[in-house]
Amino acid sequence: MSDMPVKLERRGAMALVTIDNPPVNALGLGVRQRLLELVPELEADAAVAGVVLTGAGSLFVGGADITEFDRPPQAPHLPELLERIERSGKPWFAAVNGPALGGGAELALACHYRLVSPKARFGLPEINLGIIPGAGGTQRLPRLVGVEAALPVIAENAQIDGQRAVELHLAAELVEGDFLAGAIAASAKMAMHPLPFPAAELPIADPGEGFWTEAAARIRKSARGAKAPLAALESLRLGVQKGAIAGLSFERETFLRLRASDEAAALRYLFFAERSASRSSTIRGVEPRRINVAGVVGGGTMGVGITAALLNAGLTVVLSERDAASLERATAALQAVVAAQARRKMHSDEEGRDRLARLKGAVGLNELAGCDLVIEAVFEDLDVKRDVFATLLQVCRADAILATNTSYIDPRHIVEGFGSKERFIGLHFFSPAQVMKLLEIIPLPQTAADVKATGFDLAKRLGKVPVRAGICEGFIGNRILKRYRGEAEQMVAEGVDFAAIDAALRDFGYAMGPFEMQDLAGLDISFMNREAARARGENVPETLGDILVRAGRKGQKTGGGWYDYEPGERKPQPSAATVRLLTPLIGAPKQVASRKIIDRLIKAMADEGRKILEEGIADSPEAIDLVEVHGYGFPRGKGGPMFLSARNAI
Ligand code: T1G
Repeated sequence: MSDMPVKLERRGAMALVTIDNPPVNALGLGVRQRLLELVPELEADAAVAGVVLTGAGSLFVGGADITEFDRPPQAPHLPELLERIERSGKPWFAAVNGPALGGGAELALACHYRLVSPKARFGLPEINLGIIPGAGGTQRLPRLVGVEAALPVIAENAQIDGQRAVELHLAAELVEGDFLAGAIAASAKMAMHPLPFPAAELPIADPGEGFWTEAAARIRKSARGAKAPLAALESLRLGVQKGAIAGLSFERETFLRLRASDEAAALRYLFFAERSASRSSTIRGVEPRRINVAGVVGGGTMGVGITAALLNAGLTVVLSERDAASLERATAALQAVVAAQARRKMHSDEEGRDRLARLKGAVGLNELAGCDLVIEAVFEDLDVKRDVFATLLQVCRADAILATNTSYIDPRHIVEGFGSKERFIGLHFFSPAQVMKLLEIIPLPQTAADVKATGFDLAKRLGKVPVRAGICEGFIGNRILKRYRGEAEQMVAEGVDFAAIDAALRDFGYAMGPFEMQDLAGLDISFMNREAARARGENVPETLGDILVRAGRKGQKTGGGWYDYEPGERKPQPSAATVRLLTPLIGAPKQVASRKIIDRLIKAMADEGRKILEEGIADSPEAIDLVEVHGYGFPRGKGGPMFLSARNAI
């Protein structure tokens, strides 16, 4: 907290109050205390016609101070400050110079008027933190813009930009040019008018039962078990049907209850972990290289996804395939990805065409000569990968970064005997690479610091969460996955029904359990890894999964793995064939409570995580949890195996 988080200046008859509390002008204790002092002070100052409130820098206010949430709330509380501003005898004008989020939006809503810059936007992202707005957002916003416009902001992460705010009469004026000067001038004019009705006391129309029923169904579906979105809807509805006073107290009580919840603690933990992820100590102060043109070798599922991610981030991409037919297939797959993104309104058709215009297809590797970075995404075979890099070393510029997307092979083996190892790095994307947010960054011992820094910078440009991983089999994510699956299979061997294990993990919050996941990904991937290890003479015991693969059951792609699948269907069906194959190998059927199944698997993940930390393969427990949440579908509302283990919640 800066020593003077709230600055007061006079601008003619107007008082200018600036919240200056880097990095995001959060409404921490000091800010609340100073603002609460200022309301009566300026009210009593006869020379002051009104108060213009704004934020220093590019933000209005980033919200309440989330770092305070692990402690009991301290007075003055935000609701009483906002209520005091709303009751002020002098008009308060929120000069919204940029994002007004959470408590920041609520502060602007409690002011008598809002003036917006073109960069302004109003958001109530509290549900992302497992809470609901706690200072009037669910009551004042609908009374200012109507229930229909307010609901998506309150419960569905939508935001209202400056232009829209004027259209909705949320803001009195959009001020272009010198925003602050314009806002002060406009406020001075409006300060003469009688004070408007406090937002919390404005009448509100109930959109009717149909609206609420449809909204609840839509939000329940998108919330996928998270509690806050439905609680936000309920607060909005209660305020509409029982009045603002009842609404405000319900909102506050619900906010405080959720704030103290495990889910909110987990989401806060991830909020800060995600923000510190891009600041790995290994790259602090190192300038990344500028990457404008990237090359991708291999147009398979990973190659296409990586290319789409790069195009989405504005880069020019040269996609190389070994022959024209393969290139044609890859290009068609990319066009389908871009078309699907446009259908999902991720971008416009025009922006889609712009992406594809930055794509250059190539047969062979020669056309990668001009690339700043080349990412190899070919078949997971050591010799194939070495051949590619041997050629890239001849074809590419000496300062080009060469990256491998291997998910299992030791990158040191890939570059063994090659020169200029300082330019090599592992960039492990997750499928589908244009969607999955995780990027495991695997430096080699010789990798140059600016090459590492470029990996982290690239992750930021792609909107991904970067995690440095050391070199071991499976790096962080696949190593824990192996342990997780091994433990799950061990339970099956002990007689626990694999469908019960899947059901327990779905209840816990995963989209699917370990056996459904294997059927989707294909049982043969890990089977081939084990077979390769056995061929190298390693003692790798036969697994139940191996039995299924040897019987031709590789998962959905063969119509059956652990479960059976109707042709063209993805719904798992119980399988008599699997029972026949495995019953002789597993113990007598036994019932185990879901809680026990979940605890055992999460404990195994956390245990493997601790070993990974001891070996220096990961930099922190947070890094491991980010891998699990952003790469392996660990439910966000649970924080991660290391988080749960640290809280003795398992
Ligand atoms: N409180 C404390 N620290 C915060 C913070 C906050 N609200 N928001 C960001 N930070 C820190 C962040 O950890 C990082 O720290 C630095 O600021 C820069 O963040 C009563 C209860 C505002 C759009 O959910 O969405 O109000 O890592 O890297 O990309 O109803 O931060 O540098 O040490 O993200 O420019 C609701 C959360 C709170 C918004 C800026 N508000 N913040 O993005 O920077 S709950 C939010 C953001 C609430 C009321 C309720 C973004 C941003 P460090 P950054 P950015």
